[in-house]
Amino acid sequence: MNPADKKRLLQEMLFARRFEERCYEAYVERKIGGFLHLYPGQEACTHGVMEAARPGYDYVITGYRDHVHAIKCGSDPKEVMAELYGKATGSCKGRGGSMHIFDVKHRFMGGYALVGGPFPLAAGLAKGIQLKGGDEIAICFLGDAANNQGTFHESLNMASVWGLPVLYVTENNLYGIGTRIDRSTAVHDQYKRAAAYNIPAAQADGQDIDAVYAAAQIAVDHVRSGKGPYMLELMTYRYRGHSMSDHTAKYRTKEEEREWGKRDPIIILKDRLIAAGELDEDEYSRLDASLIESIEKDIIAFCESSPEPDVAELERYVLAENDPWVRGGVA
Ligand SMILES: Cc1ncc(C[n+]2csc(CCOP(=O)(O)OP(=O)(O)O)c2C)c(N)n1
Ligand SMILES: [Mg+2]
Repeated sequence: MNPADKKRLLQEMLFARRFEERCYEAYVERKIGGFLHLYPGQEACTHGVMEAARPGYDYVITGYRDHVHAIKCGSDPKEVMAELYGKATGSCKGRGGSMHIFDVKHRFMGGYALVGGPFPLAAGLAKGIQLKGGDEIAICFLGDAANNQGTFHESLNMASVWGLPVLYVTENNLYGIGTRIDRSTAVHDQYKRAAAYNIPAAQADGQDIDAVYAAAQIAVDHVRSGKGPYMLELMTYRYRGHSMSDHTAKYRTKEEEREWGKRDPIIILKDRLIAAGELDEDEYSRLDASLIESIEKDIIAFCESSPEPDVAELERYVLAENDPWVRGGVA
């Protein structure tokens, strides 16, 4: 990665952080309802992996902590935020909400609430690629606790047997809601579980974008070159509670939070760029201020002025057969 790419990544990750913090505020203001799972702390995982892949070309699928993944694939942040607002201009026209962002145009295949649900869907996407003969890959981002679902084992087994072009990325933030990994999971290093299915795997520091990018390059090259699936485990930490209903995160010690706070992926990259003479504190502060302002002016203003979904169209887009377009243009 050259310095210009690193600066762009810093900007993207800082934008992701400010975007998520603004979601938090909008939720507190009751502009956003339902479930909301935020991503601060884990930004280098998505950005490092997708930097090694091809956003908008490779198929990406994930769980409910999905806004930043969609944006990195190319989704318009205005449409992502509008979806959280439940507005007609949202990615799913206000039908999905935070956990169900979907943007087929950018090959972002969702956004799923069911823990472990995307594992087999990713294998299916990869099977489709294999049948069509393209060089796209499918990338499935999920949490550490999701790996305890049966779907993890079923999907990795079939992906291995069929040699599917799928990369399974575990964002290991050490917790599944309030349960620490050592209380729920026999094998703490998740990448070791891939050996049971004869899938090569690696573990990397998910707070360091350079480390994620280096590991992801090997992983993506492996999958794209037709060698079959790969699993990448990224060690990371979420800086907020599991969701908006988890304010206090009492299951973690303040000391642990402080230690991981010192390894903020954005600050690590910022400091590295400053040390290399590519950035200074003033430029960083200006960038930060401009991102906060643009979120307010471009994104929040768009959401506020967007219409609510039309009640008369309540059932439209929910099931494919209800959509006249799917029925062949019959209104
Ligand atoms: C099938 C299913 N079981 C249980 C839940 C409740 N649930 C929501 S999130 C979660 C923990 C998942 O943790 P992890 O996979 O580590 O992801 P993280 O939230 O840490 O990103 C659970 C058990 C669910 N959504 N779906
Ligand atoms: Mg987790």
